[in-house]
Order: sequence, then C-alpha cells, then structure tokens
Amino acid sequence: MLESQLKYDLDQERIDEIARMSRPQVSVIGLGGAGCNIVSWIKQRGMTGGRLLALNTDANHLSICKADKRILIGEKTTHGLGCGGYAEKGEQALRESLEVIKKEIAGSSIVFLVSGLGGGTGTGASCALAESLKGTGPLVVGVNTIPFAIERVRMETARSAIERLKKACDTVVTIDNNKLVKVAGDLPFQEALGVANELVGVFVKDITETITTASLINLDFMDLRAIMEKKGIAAIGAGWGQGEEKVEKAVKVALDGQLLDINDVTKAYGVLIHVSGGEDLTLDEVYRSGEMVTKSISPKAKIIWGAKVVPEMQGSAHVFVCLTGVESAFLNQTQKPKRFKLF
Ligand SMILES: Nc1nc2c(ncn2[C@@H]2O[C@H](COP(=O)(O)OP(=O)(O)OP(=O)(O)O)[C@@H](O)[C@H]2O)c(=O)[nH]1
Ligand SMILES: [Mg+2]
Repeated sequence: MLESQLKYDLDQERIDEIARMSRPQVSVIGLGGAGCNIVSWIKQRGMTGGRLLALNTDANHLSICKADKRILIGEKTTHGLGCGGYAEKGEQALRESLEVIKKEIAGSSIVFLVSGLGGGTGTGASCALAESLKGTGPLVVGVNTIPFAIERVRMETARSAIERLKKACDTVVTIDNNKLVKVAGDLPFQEALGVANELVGVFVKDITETITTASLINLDFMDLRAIMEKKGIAAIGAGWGQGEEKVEKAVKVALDGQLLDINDVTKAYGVLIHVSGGEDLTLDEVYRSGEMVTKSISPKAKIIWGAKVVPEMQGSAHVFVCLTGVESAFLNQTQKPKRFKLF
C-alpha cells in the first residue's frame, strides 16, 4: 500500500517536472524607443510566463523603461546617445552587444523582436539580431510598426527593413501606425502612440500567456510553430464586442480590414484567434469565432485558438486575429512617397 502510494507520488512529481521542463520559454525583446515603450506597457500590466528585455542605445530613454532586464547596447558605438535615425548605427550597436544578448535569451523557444521601424536603433538592431538568430533554434517573430505617413523618409527605411526581416524571421507581424490612429479616432499624437503600444502589447502578452500558462483554451506551442515557422509576413486585427453576440461582433471588427495591413485576407495560410472575455464567455462562443473566420478567409487555412477569462471583462469580449503567410500591403505599395517641395 505504502509502496504504491510512493510510486503514485513520484509519478505525480514527474508529471509536474516534465510539464515545467517542456513549458516553452518566451523572450520578448523591445528594441529602440518604440520597442522599449511597448515592453514597458507589458511590464506595467504584468505578464506571466515570459521574460521582458529592453534594449536601447539611448541611456536616457532606457533609464525610464520598465523590463525584467535592461541592456544598453553599443556603448562604444553611440555612447548612450541613441542612433539619431541611422539604422547602420543601430546594427553596429547590436553587434557590439550581441554576446550579452545571446546569453540572456539562451534556451528560449520563442523570441519576439518588438520595434517601431523607421528610426535607427529599433530598425538596425532588429534586423541584425534576427539575422544572427536565424537557424539557431528559437522561433523568431518580428513585431514591427510601420511609420506614420508624415514621417516620409522613414517609410523607405522601414520598407527595406521589412524585406530583411522577412528573410531572417520566421514571421514578421507588421502593424501600420497610420491605421491604428484611424481606428483610435481623433487622438493627440502621444495618446495615439499609447493605443498602438497597447495593441501590440496585448498581442504579445496574450500569445505568451496562452502558450505558457493554463487558460480556458491553451494555445499549443507546436501549433503556433506550425503556423508561424518560415511564414513571412503576418498581419493582426483586433476587435471588441459587448452584450449578446459579443464574440461575433468582435471578430467582425477584427477582420474588417481597418487595421490589417493586407489587401487579400483569403490568401492567409494560418490564423491565430485569441479571445478574452468575462466569466460568461463560453467555449461555444469561442469555437463559433473560428467558424466565422474560416468562412471569411479560406477553408484551407489552418486555424488555432487561445482563450482566457478575465473576470473584469464580464459582458464583453476582446478578439485578436493574426493572419500568417500573407502579403503586406505596405510592402507592395509601388509608388514612392511624395517628397516635400521646399520652394
Ligand atoms: N507604436 C509606437 N510607435 C512609435 C513609438 N515611438 C516611436 N514610434 C514609431 O517608431 C519609429 C521609430 O522610432 P523610435 O523607436 O523612437 O526610434 P529608435 O529605434 O529609438 O531609433 P533612434 O532613436 O534613431 O536610435 C518612429 O518613426 C515612429 O513611427 C511608440 O511609443 N509607439
Ligand atoms: Mg531612440
């Protein structure tokens, strides 16, 4: 009797141990000003199951950043002063600090590289880090914002960075700041940036938590890998709904293309749907959201789900969809941005 009890206890311990060992390790790295702001947003909200790193060449900005670990990169290259919009400098700074970064993220199963494209540090360092991580083991997911149209010259910098990231990362999720601002309404610039940071922050936080902790529906890391590994560009959409049919309403908004940086959703290879809602959220509602997506996209697309209950969200639902293997509308814009005429 005692012996069998002992064996039972050992088996239980072994299950817990294997569960601990097999839990994917997630590193979320914010690079440059925007990337660090997004990491700070996540840190302030709290995230379980992943590690938050903030990397910048700008010591001042880094000092007000919130993260599990902050790293001043390229001290010799930039002396803590930032890159002033020069992506080559950002790249050089990253190379200078590469070994330190690699040690910090050793053993990760998934690495998110979060940055706002168009400047120096985030653009150059994201490209260089993605290239040096390629083929080394972890699933590398770039999460990048596209500059505002008013930042004309930065658009070209961003475009060539996306081309590079597309080759180096498994998936590059592009989020257009211009569309975000439209969705957010008539907000002052700083507040509009806050909305952008929140959307990107929620996306990274929800994926991380659903693959590392128990939730209503857990996303399996291997499923995530299947839709994101070597898939090129991805786009995300988000929607909110309330009352009856809240999930359906949220899915409709998420797919209506206001935010998605793609021209043709039917070409998506894979879809990740994440639903958050109050304790009234039912599994049926969540599965129905999948059916809606299948109808709007393509019956051939591979769909994976994650869902979690947030007690404060009673009566409402938040849905994000991530469409992988798509073509970026931004990248396909052939016309060059118009230049300012000075005289
Ligand atoms: N979503 C979001 N985008 C931002 C934010 N700050 C800047 N951006 C966008 O990101 C681009 C890059 O800006 P930063 O991240 O500040 O630049 P950086 O990478 O620090 O580059 P350097 O300062 O030149 O070293 C900008 O052109 C904006 O389009 C932010 O807080 N949130
Ligand atoms: Mg900066």
